[in-house]
Amino acid sequence: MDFKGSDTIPGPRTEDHLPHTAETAVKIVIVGGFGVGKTTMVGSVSEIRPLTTEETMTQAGIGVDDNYGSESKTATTVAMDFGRISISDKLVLYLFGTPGQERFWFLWNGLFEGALGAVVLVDTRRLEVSFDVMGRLEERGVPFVVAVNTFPDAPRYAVEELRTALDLTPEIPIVECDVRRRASSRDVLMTLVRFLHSIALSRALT
Ligand SMILES: Nc1nc2c(ncn2[C@@H]2O[C@H](COP(=O)(O)OP(=O)(O)OP(=O)(O)O)[C@@H](O)[C@H]2O)c(=O)[nH]1
Ligand SMILES: [Mg+2]
Repeated sequence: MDFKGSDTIPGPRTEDHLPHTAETAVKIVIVGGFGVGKTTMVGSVSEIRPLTTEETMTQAGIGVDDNYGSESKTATTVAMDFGRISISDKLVLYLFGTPGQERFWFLWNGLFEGALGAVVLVDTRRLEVSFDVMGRLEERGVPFVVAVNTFPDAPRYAVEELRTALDLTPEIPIVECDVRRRASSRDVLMTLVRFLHSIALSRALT
């Protein structure tokens, strides 16, 4: 297994240290179907060198792995991605990306443990694969936002069309993003943080 990011152990890097002002660390999971861009998102936004457990996709995956829309993809996550981002001086998010392929989903239960929220990444060419993911989050009571990773040849839908197609209640935020861009991935996480904050506030008021 290729543990990218941990193959050599370099000396300490300043950005690897948690800011001394950090008060709250929150676990966030990045979920979604195969090849939707989870590893790319964790990698683009992480301020530490992300840990990824990607394996090269080989002939063995043919007929087993659904490669639709990601023909240029050569690696797939087999266990998890891990990264970290400071949202403010005080708030730090630990990001856990899940594997997209069903045969690795037995790992999910552990990955969801203690997660405060989730980002569901969606590819509009394969909306149906998101249902199972969202169902699992609902079962576990993990609040989530939906982020549409806009691949160039993917159909574009209005937010309300997507809400209907994905059967989402009105309060769940739906945003578009390009996970290759750090600012865009960060915006998605800010949307999630605001959503979690609004949930916490409304719980405090009831
Ligand atoms: N054109 C385009 N390509 C993208 C975009 N996001 C990701 N990609 C590419 O799509 C492929 C899928 O990205 P990954 O990050 O490996 O997807 P993943 O969800 O982690 O995949 P699994 O771990 O196998 O489920 C990669 O080759 C990315 O470079 C995007 O917004 N636009
Ligand atoms: Mg991945």
